[in-house]
Amino acid sequence: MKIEAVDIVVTSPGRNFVTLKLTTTDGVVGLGDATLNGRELAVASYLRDHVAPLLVGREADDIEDTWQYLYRGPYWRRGPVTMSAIAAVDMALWDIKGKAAGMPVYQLLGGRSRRGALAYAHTSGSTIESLFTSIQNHLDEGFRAIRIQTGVPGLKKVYGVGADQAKGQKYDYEPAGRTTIPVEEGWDTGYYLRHIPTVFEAVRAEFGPAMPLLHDAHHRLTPNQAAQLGRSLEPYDLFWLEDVTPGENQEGLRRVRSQTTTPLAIGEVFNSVFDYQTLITEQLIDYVRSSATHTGGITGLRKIMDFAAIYQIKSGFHGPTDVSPVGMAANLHLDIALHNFGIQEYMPHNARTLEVFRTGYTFTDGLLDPGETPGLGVELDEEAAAAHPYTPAYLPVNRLLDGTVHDW
Ligand code: CS2
Ligand code: MG
Repeated sequence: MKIEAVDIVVTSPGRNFVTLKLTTTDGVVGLGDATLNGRELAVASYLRDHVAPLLVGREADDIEDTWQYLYRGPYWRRGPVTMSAIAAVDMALWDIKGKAAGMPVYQLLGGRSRRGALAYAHTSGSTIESLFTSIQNHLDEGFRAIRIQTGVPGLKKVYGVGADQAKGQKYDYEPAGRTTIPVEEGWDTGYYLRHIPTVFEAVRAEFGPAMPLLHDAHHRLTPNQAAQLGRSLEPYDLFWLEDVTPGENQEGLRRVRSQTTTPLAIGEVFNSVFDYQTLITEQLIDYVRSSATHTGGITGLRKIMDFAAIYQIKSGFHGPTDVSPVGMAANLHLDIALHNFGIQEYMPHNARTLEVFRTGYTFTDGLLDPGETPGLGVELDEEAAAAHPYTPAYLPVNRLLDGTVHDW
């Protein structure tokens, strides 16, 4: 079964997505997610101009060989653009292999290791009261694990805090502004470090000691500040504290780890196992945050997770709305098959997105499941996709209150 056609579909039903579509000589179609928030066209070009010509005529069944060919062949390797492009090809080939075999991809990865994948919801509020409403909304929807993000007194905008939700209203937050120049946000770490412990004290008092609570520090702290935050949150028994410090300085996590027992999750901006090597071998983290979309697909992320399993580190795959439904499905097939599964981030896509991508995965009683459809289980409506042309959109740039550029 040879690859006969390669199509790149860029669509924007509320936000930008890049999808790779491979068609074989037998007419089997495979889809892959190539979405990189704010750099979508770079990945689309990498696929169109540098990968597509190499794929036509290749054996669709040879997934590992194609992965290695695209990883080692270009000489220049790794990085988010390259690994997102490889991810899309990889996912599409697993989709094709599953369809040809008449099996959901998780069956090709070793079958089920669990009934379903525990999901966590995004909740937020500009105040404690509005946060409580957001939390209750998601408990009412069946979520059993909750990520908490709140406004910080003195700061106008904070990561993860969208408009306050009324009762029954869904969380909605798209940080990439549809502008040709990124918007800028202001930040003060002191305001933040003083405020966050009070939030978790209030949440634990209202919702009890047992509910799994997560929080995303979004790369903004020094290792020592991260250690301070981790220690100040220990009384509130978090499931994890995410991206406490920019993880490219992997050794920085030694300081954090030596000072606090709060579990740590890092890696949504990573794209290869080498980004994790010290973090994993020294057990400096508890969860791997990558998504299949940014780490070379199912093949790339599986390599990372099998390495992490040796060190008792679990998965916590990235699942915001800038991972497309195809990328979410790829995560879910790994979630079901892997032994060292931890939790799955789940920010449901909006109705417009789901008109373009028809998904087969389900969310029931707090658990996600990829479903039994052969392949990844997602179909792309190209006519609907064409109705939503690409619009430039960029993630914010963060600055300290004195104007110094900071991590967003
Ligand atoms: C966030 C992401 O979901 C998360 O944990 O860190 O939503 C991140 O802000 C976006 O993926 C950026 O595009
Ligand atoms: Mg995050």
